[in-house]
Amino acid sequence: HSKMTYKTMNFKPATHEIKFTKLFINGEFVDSISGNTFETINPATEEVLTSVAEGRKEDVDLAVKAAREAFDKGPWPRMSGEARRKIMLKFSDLIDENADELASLEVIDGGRLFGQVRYIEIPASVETFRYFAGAADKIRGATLKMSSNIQAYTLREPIGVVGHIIAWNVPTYMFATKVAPALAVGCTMIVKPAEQTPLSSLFLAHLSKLAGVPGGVINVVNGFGNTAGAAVSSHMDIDAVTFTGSIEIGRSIMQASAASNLKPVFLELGGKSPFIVFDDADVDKAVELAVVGNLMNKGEMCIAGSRVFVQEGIHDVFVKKLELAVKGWAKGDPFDLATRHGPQNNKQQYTKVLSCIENGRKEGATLVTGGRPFGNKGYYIEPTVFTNVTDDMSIAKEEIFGPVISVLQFKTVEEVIKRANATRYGLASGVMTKNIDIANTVSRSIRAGAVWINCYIALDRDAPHGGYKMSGFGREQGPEALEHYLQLKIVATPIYDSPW
Ligand code: TXE
Repeated sequence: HSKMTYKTMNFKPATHEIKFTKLFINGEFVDSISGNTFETINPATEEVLTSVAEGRKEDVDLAVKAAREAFDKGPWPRMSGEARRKIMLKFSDLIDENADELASLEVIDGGRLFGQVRYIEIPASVETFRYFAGAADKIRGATLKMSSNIQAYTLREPIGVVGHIIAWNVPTYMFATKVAPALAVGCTMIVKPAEQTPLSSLFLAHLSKLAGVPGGVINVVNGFGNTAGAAVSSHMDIDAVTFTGSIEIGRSIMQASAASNLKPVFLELGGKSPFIVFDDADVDKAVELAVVGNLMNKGEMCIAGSRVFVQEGIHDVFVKKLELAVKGWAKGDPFDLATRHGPQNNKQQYTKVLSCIENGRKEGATLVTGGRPFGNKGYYIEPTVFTNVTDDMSIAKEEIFGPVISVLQFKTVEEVIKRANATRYGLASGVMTKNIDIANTVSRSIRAGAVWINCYIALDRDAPHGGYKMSGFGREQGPEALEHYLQLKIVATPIYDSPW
């Protein structure tokens, strides 16, 4: 459905007005205590878009105070599930109604494609809010008949004040997957957007206020990781932290929790997912999915199928078709719906991807296409394909997070399972085959949070998403996501005269 809309709509926003650049604390947009600001850059032009307020520890303290007050005394955790649902549905509608403006912000702040954000990511985010709005009045426990004439019941209570530290690759969707379930159960929260992409979170905070989310329930503190982010993860009065980002920072967030109040931490740390193409697969479909699974969002996707394992019988024809498809991946104006490729999100990322490509070359992989920056301005890198990639090469081991496809050849099912699992990551995987037995064997054998058979990136609001191994732990989306934001209490009482 979204694909149809994507092709038939032709919207071109006239202006990209940036309305919100401060911190959002206790329902108001405020300057940072220090008065400091930092610049956010348009990665397509390398021009400064605007300056936003820079929050630090003292601003996080203020936001936590507001969130604590809203949790301990405010209406949000105390109101009925229906009342929370109603406000969340209003919030969902407002995101939907303001999708053009929100998508425009993502384009200029994150180097995103308008069509992708407007017609895929925002509808998915709206549906995520609606899904969890529907959960708000369905939180309940169990009744237990304990031995020795004691009956008991469990209570599910909101965990309290939550800190969400988010990344820059899909900021609106990340805001939705983290904020919606926490809101549904009655938590209050501090969102720390990535310093590269603060604008969408601020706009969403504004919409939450219009929807009637009370002050202090959602706070947004822009700022850098080692100041604002670290203040969230080490805060003594934040009850849980969720994080999406790198393994290195995920580790430091756990350490901060361990060194402070032992708050539970939920981490989504990216991947190096295998996309496995067997000889009997529909080769055109496999090529299409390998391209989308690696080049969509300029490859800045935690679930990128960045190790493309192709069985020997189909390998050469696959590579030929892949080369053609990648060469046809359209570059151009990010607001043009025909465009498929945009700039990398930020300079650090641009430099990292180019150095990964350089390493691939040095280590002896064959560069089939791409491999260079392009354009006079902006962080643009050509969509790139390497073949003859071996398991020991850095491009087969490290998450590149850019438009780079690595093709590895294999012979047998057993071999590819072993090689696919030889990674510290375990986020997603894809299997292309018409053979149900192979599909079943591979699905059970892959150590990853998702296996997509004859499809890829099958994300959904009802499908729990998360990692095995060093891709992290915890699940976003689905009823499982609610668990992170709920406490479990057992209440027991004796029964003296029960007939049963
Ligand atoms: O991530 P960071 P970076 C991977 C991807 C990418 C690499 C580096 O491979 O190339 O990570 O990206 C906040 N305490 N992913 O450096 O630093 C930071 O402000 C608390 C995968 O941009 O992990 C931002 O909000 N917070 C990925 C967030 O952490 C801290 C998405 C992510 O930044 C902090 C992004 C600290 N000490 C990158 N330091 C995915 N899983 O999808 C930084 N932050």
